[in-house]
Amino acid sequence: MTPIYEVLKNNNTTIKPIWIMRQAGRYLPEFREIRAKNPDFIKLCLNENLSAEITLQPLKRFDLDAAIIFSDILMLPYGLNQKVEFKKGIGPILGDLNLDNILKLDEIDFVKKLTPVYKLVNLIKDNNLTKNKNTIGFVGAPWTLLVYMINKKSPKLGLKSDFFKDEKLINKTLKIIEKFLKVHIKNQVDSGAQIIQIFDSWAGLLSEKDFTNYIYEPTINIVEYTKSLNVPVICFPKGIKKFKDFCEIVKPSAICIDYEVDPKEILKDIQIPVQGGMDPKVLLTDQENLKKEVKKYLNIFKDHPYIFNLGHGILPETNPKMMDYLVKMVKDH
Ligand code: 1CP
Repeated sequence: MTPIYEVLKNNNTTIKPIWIMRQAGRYLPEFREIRAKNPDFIKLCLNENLSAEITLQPLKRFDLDAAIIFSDILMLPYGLNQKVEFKKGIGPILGDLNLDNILKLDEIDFVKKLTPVYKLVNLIKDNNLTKNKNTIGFVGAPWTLLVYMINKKSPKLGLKSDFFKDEKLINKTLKIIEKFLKVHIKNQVDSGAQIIQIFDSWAGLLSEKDFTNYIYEPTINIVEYTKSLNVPVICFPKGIKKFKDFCEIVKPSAICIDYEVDPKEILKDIQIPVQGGMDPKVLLTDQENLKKEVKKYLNIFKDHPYIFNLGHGILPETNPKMMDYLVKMVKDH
């Protein structure tokens, strides 16, 4: 069994596998080279050969235990015919959400539009570089996708003031997201994804009174569906404080924690396997400090099923040498 499956399925505490969020990305010069020649990000994601090459770039350099497919959570609104563009220095910009058109969309057309993503999964699963490693597929959580689809841009400066104005639109959109997330997950799994991670990057924007409607209920449905396919599902509800409640209610196979979470509190509260936590900024410091921080996480979780990862994506300014040092240190532990 692969090291990550040992942790997720057997609760193995003796091995500490490692993969890194955004392990394929801008901190690697070989990624930047491909990216410079492909200014249209969506088109790049829909080129399965280039996306496969990018997915495998970090595995050629580092002894990671998983490949996460090179794609984006915003491929879902793209598949629903909402315009999605990535503007340099700004981030994603989405077009108007036309609910009437989306309601008419059938599954076959959605799958057709995203077929290159599924071909990519297949290429990764069958590549020699992923032997005895896992291929991870992913989706955005319903709430985070709703945020992008209604806000139409990154909410990093806050949600638009009238975001919650049209309750009917919000509820209908959530239902559509849920339906097509299942289709997207099923197709990734059928193409060879062995684990699904659900990114809820903007969970922290909500107050706790809204968790039931926007986080728990829609996420439970996606988690149960993924488990019914016999595939472990890792949830990353970034920015929430109540991880114990989240795990008890949503019941993912593992929980990924962000860098603001106290790992000792998590250890006290949570029985399921844990992933991640270390602040990506640590990789911008020096080897001594990195060593200290890595040891902290490995020590805290020494008797707990744990997958090493960061508390958010690796930063573009990271020196690949620090990543190399990190992976070797976790492997030698
Ligand atoms: O060159 C570039 O500018 C592209 C940067 C980039 C990359 C490398 C984007 C644009 N997406 C990706 C790939 C990506 N996105 C992966 C690849 C697999 C990996 O190696 O991990 C994954 C898992 C994602 C998921 C994703 N996309 C999330 C969830 C994780 C997170 O970072 O919180 C989110 C929020 C997005 C939206 C998105 N896509 C890209 C950007 C810059 C953003 C964030 C914009 C914002 O701040 O709102």
